[in-house]
Amino acid sequence: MMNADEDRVWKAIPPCCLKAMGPCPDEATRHDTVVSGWFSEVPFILFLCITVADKSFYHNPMWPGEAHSLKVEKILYHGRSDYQEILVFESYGYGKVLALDGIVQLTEKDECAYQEMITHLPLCSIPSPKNVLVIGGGDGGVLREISRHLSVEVIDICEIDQLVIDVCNDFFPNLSVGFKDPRVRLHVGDAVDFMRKSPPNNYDAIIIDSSDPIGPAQELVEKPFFETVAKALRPGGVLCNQAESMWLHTHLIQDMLSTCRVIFKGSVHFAWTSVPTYPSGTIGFLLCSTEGPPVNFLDPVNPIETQGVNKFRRELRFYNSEIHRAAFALPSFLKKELRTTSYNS
Ligand code: JA2
Repeated sequence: MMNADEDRVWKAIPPCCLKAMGPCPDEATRHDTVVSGWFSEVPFILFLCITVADKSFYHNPMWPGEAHSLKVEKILYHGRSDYQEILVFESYGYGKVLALDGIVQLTEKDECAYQEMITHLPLCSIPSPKNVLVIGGGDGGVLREISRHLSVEVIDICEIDQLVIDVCNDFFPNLSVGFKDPRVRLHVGDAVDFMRKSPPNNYDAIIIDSSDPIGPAQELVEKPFFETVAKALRPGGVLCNQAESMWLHTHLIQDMLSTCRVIFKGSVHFAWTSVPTYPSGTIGFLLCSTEGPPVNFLDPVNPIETQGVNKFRRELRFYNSEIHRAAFALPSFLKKELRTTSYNS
């Protein structure tokens, strides 16, 4: 029997989503987010909560009114960790896909754009990075990219969810290969705790490769967290943070920029790239440096082309020095909106 609240929720669910919850005849593609063989980015638990509060939000509150879909060939894994729901499926056009809480985190076809950009934008902007920290990144893709940098001596990674690491190890060997680098030190735990305990002036670069700021990654876009990050960086050290979509999250970007402008006394910039399977097909990055030797993110002083060839590393598929410079060119609408929050460099 349903109580009155549950009854209201069920009545508020549009028919297309009721269909998603119904029995699916094909065992291989059965999942709440898969309707008639298509995965849509609609995290179901969030969807229920939001439906009760406001019936106009039928999809993810991070991108209301839209839901990108991928054709599912076969569901390969479905499980729940203490933190999130984990789904891996084979898609029609993008290879294997990892979704957490119903949101696409990576696909085999376009992961190169995200992993290469979030890593090489910061690491190519400073000379000889040695100590690097990754927050999140349990898939291993950012580690794989950092390992191209021969100057690097230590790669710490703090990932909260051991199951993400294990599932990626089983299904995405081309990403989790990053964990095999002997310079990697894995810390499974909460990044907020990890940063609080981190010694000051320790890292040349910190890369925050997190999921969206709803759920386990919420605190990672808040001021106290950025303060601990700035403290853990050496003077003139750099942060690169996943910063969502300029088309969908201008306010979040404005907030992150103004927070970081207060905390990071060097430079603060927004850059972006194309990742077709993320909402709106683009993803942003926030690049910040601490006070100290000045960092000009717009012009790579440590170009990837000088990193030395290693036949055991796969070729770069996306990043190069031209695309590095281009990533900081902003559309006029964004320049204008960011200018109103004193972002002007
Ligand atoms: N997703 C991850 C991750 C590291 C570990 C597990 C999942 C991302 N980094 C980036 C996700 C971007 C999402 C855009 N909507």
